[in-house]
Amino acid sequence: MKRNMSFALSAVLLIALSTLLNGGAVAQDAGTQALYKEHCAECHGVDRLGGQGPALLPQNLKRLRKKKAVGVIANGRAATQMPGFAEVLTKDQIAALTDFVYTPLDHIPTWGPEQIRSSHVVHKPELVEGNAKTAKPVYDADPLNVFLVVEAGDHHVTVLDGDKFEPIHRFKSRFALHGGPKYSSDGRFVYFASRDGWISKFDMYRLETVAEVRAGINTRNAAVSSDDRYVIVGNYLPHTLVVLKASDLSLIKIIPVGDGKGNSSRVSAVYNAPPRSSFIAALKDIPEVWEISYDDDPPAGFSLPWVHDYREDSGDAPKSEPFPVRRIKVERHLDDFFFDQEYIHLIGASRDGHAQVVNLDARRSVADLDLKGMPHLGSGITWRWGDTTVLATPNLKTGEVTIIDTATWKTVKRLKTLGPGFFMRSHDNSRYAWVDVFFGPNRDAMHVIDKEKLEIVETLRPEPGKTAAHVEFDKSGAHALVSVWDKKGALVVYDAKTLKEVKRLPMSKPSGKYNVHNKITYSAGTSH
Ligand code: DHE
Repeated sequence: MKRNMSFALSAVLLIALSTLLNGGAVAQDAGTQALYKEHCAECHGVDRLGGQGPALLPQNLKRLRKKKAVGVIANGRAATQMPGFAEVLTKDQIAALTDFVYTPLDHIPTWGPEQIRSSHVVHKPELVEGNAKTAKPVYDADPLNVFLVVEAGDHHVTVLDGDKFEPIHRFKSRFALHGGPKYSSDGRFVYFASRDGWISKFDMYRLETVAEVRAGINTRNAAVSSDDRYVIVGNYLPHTLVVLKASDLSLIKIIPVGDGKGNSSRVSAVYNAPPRSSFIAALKDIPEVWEISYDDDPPAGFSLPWVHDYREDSGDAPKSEPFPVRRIKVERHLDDFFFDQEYIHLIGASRDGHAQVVNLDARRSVADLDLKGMPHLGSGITWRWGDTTVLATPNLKTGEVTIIDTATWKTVKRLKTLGPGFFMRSHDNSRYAWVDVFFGPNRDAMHVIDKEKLEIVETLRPEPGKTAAHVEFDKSGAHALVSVWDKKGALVVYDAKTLKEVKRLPMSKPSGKYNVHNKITYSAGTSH
């Protein structure tokens, strides 16, 4: 649905999406279609295939009952950019729109090998292979202490020197990047995913986009293997995982996601698990976690469902069948999850608040967590506390940070916050963890938690009246960078010890920011 903020979905994209449909729009009464166009199309796509918002198709709405969907259109959806329309639309109009989005499309566009391959562009063939040991950046800054800042306001990315806090470069990104960009292990390259399926590979040394490919219509996120050989993309539409060659983003495999009994599923998210040489994906419509090995010699328990390897077409066939899958049945589907630092446990939650711990070696759920509301485990972090390790998670529905002992999986502290929060961060060298208050009247507040005392010791307001969100530390942990999440926003740099402002850089709705060192070392305080 159209958001309060004006997101300009480019005309080109709109035309492209209509073309994809080949005239397959549902025959609905013109009034409802006009309503959809006016209020929904800007975010969800003219053809309901998704844009900055998710696709609105019966296939993607399986878990949302129609009655609830009426409530979402009327009142908005927690933890998303979806506003309520109760004051703009009548009850009948909301009911008609609900029927409309639950009506199957005549034809769902295919996004298979032909489409993926024809979208593939290598902009800089000479930069496809790269080595950080021999190459040098075109700037003087420490390449390991560089940040990427995604500016969602005008779809740009700023490359920022993390010592001087001065921009090195700014470039246009694909429309609506979402999720953390993923660096190669040496930090030389980075891979971005956009909500509408584009994967872009960018050279951090030469400051050039190397290659791009559209891996899906509505994409969740992407991950890069520790050996830098593969990128995997998890999609909402179609229901696939797509494996790409990391060097040039050419297609390797399309893994259909389903339970083998005819039910397919969206992918909640997919991450790299470095010590396991595998990718871990959770599914949104089927209660399963998939481990996909990229090890040349996968351990036991992985099955080898034959899926065409597109490298065979160019005579570049692998010796063995790679990317076998090990399926783990879980109690409930997982919408949101993260891992302990050892990558033995996956800690996940469904949006209805049921949270569980899955042991990836034992291949089963081993504990339920006492979490209420809508814990945002994707933003969970861990740190040493006494002789144990705790995990902390913000909550998208309630004003609470929950802190849990990972030895017993028992809650040790519930910290009341000024409202629901989205993102949480820390650094090994900092005594503090930071959490935003993304929703509600105090959305301009940022809490600072003492990791030892487990108490909020300071509440900062970087710009009163404007949302403060998403923190990232520099390489040494000496500074914490906060976004003022507004078109006329800013990146505010704090001294991480004194909690005093050091610098402020104007930016266009800076959303996430990602420090190369913290990311490539899989620092416990940041997202992986
Ligand atoms: Fe995100 C990361 C899911 C809404 C901004 N978000 C992620 C990831 C997932 C996710 C699975 C991890 C991907 C990765 O890094 O590989 N996000 C979801 C949702 O399910 C949810 C609630 C609903 C939806 O619209 O999909 C959602 N997210 C939002 C927003 O509304 C935010 C605030 C604005 C936006 O851009 O749409 C938003 N999400 C972010 C950001 C990250 C992210 C900035 C990266 C965080 C990080 O530090 O790594």
